[in-house]
Amino acid sequence: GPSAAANIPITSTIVVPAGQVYDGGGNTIIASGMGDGSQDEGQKPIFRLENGATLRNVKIGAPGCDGVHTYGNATLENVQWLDVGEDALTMKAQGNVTLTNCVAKLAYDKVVQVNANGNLTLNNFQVDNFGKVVRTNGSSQSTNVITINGGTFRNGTNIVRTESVNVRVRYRNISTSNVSKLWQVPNASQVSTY
Ligand code: DGU
Ligand code: CA
Ligand code: CA
Ligand code: CA
Repeated sequence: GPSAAANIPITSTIVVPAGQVYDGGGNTIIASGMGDGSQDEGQKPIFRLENGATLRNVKIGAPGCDGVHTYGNATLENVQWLDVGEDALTMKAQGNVTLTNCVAKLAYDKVVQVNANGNLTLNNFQVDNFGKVVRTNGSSQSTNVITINGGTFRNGTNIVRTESVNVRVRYRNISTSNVSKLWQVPNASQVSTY
């Protein structure tokens, strides 16, 4: 039968080339020498997803370092951040990024950091203990459609925080508890159900 899940030690970023799939088989990645999972900037990512890459069935253990970086389109399925580090996922280049059935826990501040234009879709994301689930970069006026389809968000400050007037947020079927202000956006008209 299938092997038991294991811990996989790494000392450098796992690069998933363009169009390729990394299936973690339920194993847990444990980084060393790549950052301590604190709020220090400059930690290394655990995964770098090139354009069109897919990441699935993997747990990212502590230290979470700088999580997953995406460069273009990316698909993540059943990725579990057990203890988010500086942040969990960063959109580093324009593209469409979709997370389905992912879990993120213990994010001191941000979970998904959006540093590029593009669409972010969160299907059934389960997040517990966070500052912001989605944060666009500083005062950047990036253009993003953020779609939140299902999901559970517990114990945090904002689901989306943006300073950009070019962001649209669409959501449905979400469950929240102990979230201070769901949408921290320049204008409430940027947020709608669908
Ligand atoms: O605004 O750019 O938190 O990618 C200041 C910085 C900051 C980034 C971001 C990230 O937003 O470091 O981790
Ligand atoms: Ca940061
Ligand atoms: Ca953490
Ligand atoms: Ca970061």
